[in-house]
Amino acid sequence: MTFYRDTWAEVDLDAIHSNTKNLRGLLDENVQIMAVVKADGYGHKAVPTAEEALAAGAQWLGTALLDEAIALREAGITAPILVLGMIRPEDVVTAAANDIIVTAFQPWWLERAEKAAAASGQSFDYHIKIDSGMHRLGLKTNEEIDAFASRAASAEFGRAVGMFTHFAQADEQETSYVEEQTARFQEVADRLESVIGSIPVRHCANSAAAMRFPEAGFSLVRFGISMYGLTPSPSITADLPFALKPAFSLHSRITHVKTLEPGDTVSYGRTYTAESRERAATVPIGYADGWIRMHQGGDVLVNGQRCPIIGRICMDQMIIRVPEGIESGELVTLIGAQGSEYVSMEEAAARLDTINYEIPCVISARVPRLLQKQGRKTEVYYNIL
Ligand code: PMH
Repeated sequence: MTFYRDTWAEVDLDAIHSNTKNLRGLLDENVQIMAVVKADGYGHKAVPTAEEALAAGAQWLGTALLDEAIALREAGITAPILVLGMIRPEDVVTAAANDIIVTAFQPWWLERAEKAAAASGQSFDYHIKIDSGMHRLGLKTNEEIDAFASRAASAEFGRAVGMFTHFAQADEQETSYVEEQTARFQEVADRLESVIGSIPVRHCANSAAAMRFPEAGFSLVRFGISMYGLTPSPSITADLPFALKPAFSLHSRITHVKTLEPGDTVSYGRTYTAESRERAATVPIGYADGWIRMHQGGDVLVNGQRCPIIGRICMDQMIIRVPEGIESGELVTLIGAQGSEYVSMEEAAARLDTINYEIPCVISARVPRLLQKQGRKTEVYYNIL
């Protein structure tokens, strides 16, 4: 795939491979790994990420949407896929036709899914989502649980093949809520099984939980952020026997360099004024690429040195202050390393008062993703329209 713009993200598949392998090593042998590749693999591209994670020891894939799961199937991926979010109950037929496992989270949902399945004669597999304290999706009250269990036990088309929950606070020092949620999950899971019969898979751990309490992995853990080489929160990785390797970096090339005279202002709203004679360079990335205006004031790397973003970030371009000697065509690293300098995902996230997860997710499809292996470009993903 060709692209003509000089702004791109690099995704290091070797990093995804080694992160997955190292994470695998933390777990008991019979605990399986689900690679969470929703939101286009947290912005890293779902298909190559999924393939790499599977090659490194993951067995399952998780998406948020049925659409994402179907896209993986269309790319030829045959591993088991669970849609972690809600799908419309009538779409179970489409999910099943694509060998995709769905999430059942309320009795009414199962009732409607059964009806749709009956109308087409198509059976479907689902995991039951238990709300143990996140209060997002799932069975919460004992009335809901009992109603669900009795409907599931008499269902002709839907098969309960797993049960799961999600932690609200696995990434913080305080662990009592994780313990509370785990206890409630087990209690509800046992209650469901006593009516429905044996359900083979139980899972609750995201990256933070699996890394901190590997023994609580049940039969499956769901790795997202850690597989991409980022830490769920600063307090998590200190005790890991290996370093996570960030897979995502972001780069551009300077288009235009000029000298600012004292008093010259920069960009919309004239929020930056040159105090002395200085050099300013234009970089072809802007808020339409997901490089939003709040990055103003942050640093990027040019020639191994930190250079500040000055003035407002525009839709497609921004301006940085550079040392003498920097010319058009020079490499700019917005996230990643140059020489001994490094701008981390966490540094970029801190400017926006957000978390590392959000940054690669919001770098838009207008930024080509170059997939790399052993330092060589393997594929380009770029779909601007
Ligand atoms: N399982 C579920 C149900 C999730 O929603 C997520 C991430 C994961 C596993 C993976 O978590 P990890 O990336 O911390 O390993 N979900 C989200 C979310 O909804 N917002 O941020 C992360």
